[in-house]
Amino acid sequence: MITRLDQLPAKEAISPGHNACAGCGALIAVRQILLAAPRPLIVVNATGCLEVVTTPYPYTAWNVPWLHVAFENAAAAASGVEAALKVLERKGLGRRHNIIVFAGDGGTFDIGLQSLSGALERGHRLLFVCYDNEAYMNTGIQRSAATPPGAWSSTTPAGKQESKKDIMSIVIAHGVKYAATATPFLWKDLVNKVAKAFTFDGPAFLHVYAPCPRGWYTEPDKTIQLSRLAVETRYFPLYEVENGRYKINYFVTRPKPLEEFLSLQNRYRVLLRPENAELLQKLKQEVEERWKRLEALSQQREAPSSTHLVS
Ligand SMILES: Cc1ncc(C[n+]2csc(CCOP(=O)(O)OP(=O)(O)O)c2C)c(N)n1
Repeated sequence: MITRLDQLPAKEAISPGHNACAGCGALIAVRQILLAAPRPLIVVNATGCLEVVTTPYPYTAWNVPWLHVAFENAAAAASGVEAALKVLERKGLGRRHNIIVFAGDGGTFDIGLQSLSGALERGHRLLFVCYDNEAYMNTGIQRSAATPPGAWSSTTPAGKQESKKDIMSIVIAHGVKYAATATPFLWKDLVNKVAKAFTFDGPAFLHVYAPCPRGWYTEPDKTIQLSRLAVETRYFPLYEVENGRYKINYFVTRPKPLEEFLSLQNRYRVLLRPENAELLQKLKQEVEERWKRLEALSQQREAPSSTHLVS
């Protein structure tokens, strides 16, 4: 269990001088993840902000082997890397590596979902990390299936009407042995989840909440405060699912008002107008229902019987 910074096992794998915006939640989380990920390590990166800001040709900010693939097939490419290294090791010609896939919410919830599903179903030993900034940021803040109700995006100027896709439940339904949520505000929780993910001989999934100053119209120095408020309003609960058993890692008994979190983000400007009270109510209801469902699941003693476990 890591409790102090000097216990982090690895060296920096991403160097200063990348082109991320000031206060980019994704880069803060990625740095934390890479400090905790056991070596040897290979990173597979879907198209998106993370890839673009770390690799302006001919430069790279990566200090570990890194593979960029298309938006839709990062998990498939990572599966190939994992399978190839497994064979090489068996033949005495190489060594298995730990593999991390990084993809944004667009590359996970939407266009990368089929290849993620395939990798989970085949049981490849890899950690898939979705850094969720709740829109397609790299191409100009278009809505994704992760964009919450009421949020402004360039394709939902009046506020998105639909709900956020429940990616964790989709992943868990594949029977993965380990899936968890995390956010850079609680770095110890995040790094310990990364270390734990690699103790399973199969696929693991980490859903990381990553505030985006550019896309959310927030101040760069508010990123950690926002990731904290997301947890403390119950908007983004921190939990893990190990062998089908749910556990809440940060129990929020008295949630802060959701408005406290929303009002710091200019993307909710329209939602907070009186005429949109109904949409705000929808978002609040979803937050509460998610929490209640999670509480109920975490109180179950047995793993749900429908869950099969991939080994
Ligand atoms: C098949 C395909 N469609 C569209 C694009 C254009 N594109 C590049 S990055 C991107 C958005 C990525 O969004 P997300 O995965 O959420 O990551 P973020 O940019 O927010 O980091 C899009 C639509 C592409 N590269 N390939």
